[in-house]
Amino acid sequence: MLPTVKVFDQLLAIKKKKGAGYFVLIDPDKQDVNRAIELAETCEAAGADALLVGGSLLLANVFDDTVKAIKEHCSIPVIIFPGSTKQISRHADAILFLTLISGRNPESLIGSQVIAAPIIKSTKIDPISTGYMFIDSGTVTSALFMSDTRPIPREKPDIAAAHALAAQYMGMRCVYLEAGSGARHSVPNKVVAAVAKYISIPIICGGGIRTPDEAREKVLAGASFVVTGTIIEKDSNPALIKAFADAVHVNE
Ligand code: 1GP
Repeated sequence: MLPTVKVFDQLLAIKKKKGAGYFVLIDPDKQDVNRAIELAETCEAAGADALLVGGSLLLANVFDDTVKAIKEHCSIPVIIFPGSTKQISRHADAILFLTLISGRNPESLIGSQVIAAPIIKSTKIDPISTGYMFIDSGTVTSALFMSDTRPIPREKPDIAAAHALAAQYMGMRCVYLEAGSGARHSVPNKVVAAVAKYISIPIICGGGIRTPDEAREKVLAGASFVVTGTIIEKDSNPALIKAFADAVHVNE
């Protein structure tokens, strides 16, 4: 297993070299373990820089098995993107240690973190402290509903920027601008741009991104890492994954 500091450094090196990094989200609920392995291998071969594993719910008890299986078949970083404190596995390379800073729900600001921290310590995977922010996407996504919070309005980039700066000042290593999986609209480019202009830590952007052009727009607006999930679940054609990777890798 790669130490996490190295994983985050590896991600920063990818950003430096390629202009930005492309992550694919694999939700363990959306396919069986064998299909998850196949999908992960396809993503790696097509140019994805890392795999995120997680989901808003866990309808089947396959999280640990899915992470382990993906890790055994891939060499790019496997990073947990947890939907709850149940989504922790010692087989991953890293975990996004999320604080839902756009909300005012104490459970997602500190409660879940206190439960998760000792478990993460025992697994020996280091957390990547991440300021997680929901931006209104025109619909109530699963993640938003489960969080019991309100998103930041789409037309308020200044509010998004202030939240992101607070995350930076609190010592978080990155912020994640989230429209929600399957969102009707992705995070507006002007929100990404306003946040990027205001902070100096990296931005991960995801939710509702359906085309390589849209992924590239997020990078040009200032995102360091772009995440897609649903579109690749629907169409795991290697050519499409490669098109996303190429679009995000603006330096290549
Ligand atoms: C959710 O950003 C991810 O956190 C992926 O969203 O499934 O809409 O691509 P999509």
